[in-house]
Amino acid sequence: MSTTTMIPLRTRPAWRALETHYEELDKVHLRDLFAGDPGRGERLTAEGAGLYLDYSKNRITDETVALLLQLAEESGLSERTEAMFRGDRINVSENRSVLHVALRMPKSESLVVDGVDVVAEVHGVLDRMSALADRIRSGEWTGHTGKPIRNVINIGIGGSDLGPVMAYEALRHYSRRDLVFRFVSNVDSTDFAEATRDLAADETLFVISSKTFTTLETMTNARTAREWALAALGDESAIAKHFVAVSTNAEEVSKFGIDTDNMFGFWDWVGGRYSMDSAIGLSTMIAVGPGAFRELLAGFHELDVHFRTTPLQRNLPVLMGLLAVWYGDFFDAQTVGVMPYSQYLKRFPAYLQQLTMESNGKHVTLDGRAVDSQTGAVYWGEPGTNGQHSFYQLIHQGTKLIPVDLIGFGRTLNPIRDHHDLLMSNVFAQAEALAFGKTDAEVRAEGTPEAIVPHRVFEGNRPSNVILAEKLTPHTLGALIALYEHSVFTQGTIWGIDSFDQWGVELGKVLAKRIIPELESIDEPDLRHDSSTNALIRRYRAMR
Ligand code: G6Q
Repeated sequence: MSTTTMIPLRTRPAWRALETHYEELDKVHLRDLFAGDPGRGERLTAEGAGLYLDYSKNRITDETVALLLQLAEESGLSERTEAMFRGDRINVSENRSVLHVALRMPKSESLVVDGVDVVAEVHGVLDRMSALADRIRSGEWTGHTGKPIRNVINIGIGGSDLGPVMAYEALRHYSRRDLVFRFVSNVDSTDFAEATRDLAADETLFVISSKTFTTLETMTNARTAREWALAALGDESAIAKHFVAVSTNAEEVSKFGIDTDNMFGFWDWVGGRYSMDSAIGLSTMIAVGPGAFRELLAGFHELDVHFRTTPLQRNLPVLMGLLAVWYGDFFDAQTVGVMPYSQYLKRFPAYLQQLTMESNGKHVTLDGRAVDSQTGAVYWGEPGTNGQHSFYQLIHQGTKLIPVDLIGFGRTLNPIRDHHDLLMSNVFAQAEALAFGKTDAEVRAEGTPEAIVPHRVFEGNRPSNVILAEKLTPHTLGALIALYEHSVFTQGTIWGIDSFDQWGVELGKVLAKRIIPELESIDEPDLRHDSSTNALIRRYRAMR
């Protein structure tokens, strides 16, 4: 770790300069910034890996950008980026390398970590996954009764679910429409029941996706799936044909009864929320085919190379990460809205919630001291234009500052009449309305009664990024995901936190394990929680 990252954030020279700069800029309106600078809308843009970023409608000047870039340098961003790509153990609290970038390196490259070429290992697994995907897609892989597989159900949760669901929805256009894909994550039995109620067990393949193969929800659902399959197929030997596993834990996989020949591995240097491009993407690969899956990886890789090699001032994820720091720490913005203008990306905000919030929701720095800044914002969103008819009101006229990312595509995958122009006109109109608003003079000039004028004024000065790509393809999706991954990394580096651990999810799990026997015991349990938890448990037992 570079020593510069250890200098407390608030004492870094660029941070001090940004504090003074913010005081001046807070009073400046985007209308004035644009009026005084005709080249702004073309200058404050950047391009890479097929993505175009217009960040001109942010509350920044060239000086802001220069200071933020200086902050990135003083925070050791370039050094830490190299450390990640080299395989250093930058996840300090778990003493692990962070190498999701190796998952998408081409076969021709090599990256040796602790004496092992991880790229060769990655491609070994990818080849095995491709062989399985091809066998299922061709109908060669048959179930217990000799019928081909028609239904694929991924059982996993968190990082072993959100990526696969998001990618399946995003790439539906490229997927095999004669196969059914479902995703079971919740330990609520409803999830399993609804996913399987209309499926025939002899045509169904379960992909049990769990890095640890010990996660309560996933193992509970996997055992239920086993019983469901056995009830229909009647014979233990059926399991081998209807269950495959994705995991790092071969021992638990074989204890469960899945042949390790049907297990696809990954490594402890892949964090759950960074794993959709590892074997965790097996369901994605079955859906879209090995070729399209490799295009997805190529998109990730192109953005990785962009992140690693492009000067910071033209580096998309660096710019986006710095803007998130700017709003969170200086404007006290609490959230970032991500609005994809694509129905295929309807699960993208949910995916990003985990990526961003599990990564950067931290309260101590890498060396264990309390942070002296804000850390991760709340990320959320819905596809446009739907969100416009629901919560955009608050973004336009509420009292909170909410920076938004608006994502759009040049061409639709479903050209029907003029739908796509209507959709995209809304991307541009929203960014315009947020930035420039509508003054009281403009409202009055429309003949609005005086009493109503204040209600109809749009203050504007609301920041947005517009991200454009030509078309939603596997390649574009990979680049888009890597864009946010590295933006998260940039933010975490500025704050000096560990973006790759997730200790915050532990406590609730431990407490739930203690409560399970209290709910299930026949005798009245001796409850020793606080008075509220005791009363809730008693009430549940009475209702049960
Ligand atoms: C992600 C988290 C978490 C994890 C799930 C599932 O970064 O670690 O969301 O992915 O808890 O874990 P398993 O894959 O081990 O079942």
